[in-house]
Amino acid sequence: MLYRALTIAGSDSGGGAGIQADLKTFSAFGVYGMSVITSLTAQNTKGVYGIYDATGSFVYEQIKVVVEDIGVDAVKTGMLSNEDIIINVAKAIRDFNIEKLVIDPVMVAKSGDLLLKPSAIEALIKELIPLSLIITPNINEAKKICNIEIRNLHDMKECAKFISSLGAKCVIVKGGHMPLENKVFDVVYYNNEFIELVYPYVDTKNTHGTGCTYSAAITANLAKNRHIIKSIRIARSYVQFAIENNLDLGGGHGPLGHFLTI
Ligand code: PXL
Repeated sequence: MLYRALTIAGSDSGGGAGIQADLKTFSAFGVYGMSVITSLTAQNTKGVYGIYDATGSFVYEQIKVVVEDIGVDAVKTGMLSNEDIIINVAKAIRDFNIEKLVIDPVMVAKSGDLLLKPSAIEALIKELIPLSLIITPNINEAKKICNIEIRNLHDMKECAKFISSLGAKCVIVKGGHMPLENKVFDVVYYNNEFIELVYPYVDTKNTHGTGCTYSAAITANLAKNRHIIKSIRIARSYVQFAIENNLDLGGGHGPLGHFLTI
């Protein structure tokens, strides 16, 4: 059986994050990958040097033509950059009845550069989150969506509950930016229950594209019709592998290693 996944995200010319990480991840799971590009970034492991956005209507057109011809089994969003793009992506998700939608609410790159205009956070909350099956904020993104401080697991859980009240069916607040006793805790909230995924913290600077890879791996597994929690568990363990398998490239935050090499 051939499964199809679509990423709607930005291009990272350095190949570590965004569309490039997503397509590598889809391939690692044997899923056919398609890409709708929202924005071009001039980027390497050290930073984002330029951003060139597509128009919202051109993003819509890219989605329309692939969905109508090839079809999609699951979709993820990454860098959406601005309100016009968010509104058009939300319209396409509704128009084409896409149910398996994973939102990675990308706001800031590892280098600190902004990938979503702060004024667009409202549109993300109102337009897109209610359409999502899963949303995967890191601690900083969760803070911005919830407007609260996050200092511990309890705060992560409160925030996950709040985001679920905005309409996401499943929320994963990722703890990679806040290791506790050398462990990373991801809090999953689904069907009024919490699950904690706990992994050893890997002390490396080569983590560029981790969030993209995680959400793409979930999307690939949903495309294969795996159960939502099973998809999340497989994806989390794949991310651990890819971080440990990192490629020490460039002078900044290097990329993950998406593939087994011989
Ligand atoms: O990791 C978030 C992200 C998403 N999309 C693009 C990026 C980055 C981080 O740098 O460049 C295009």
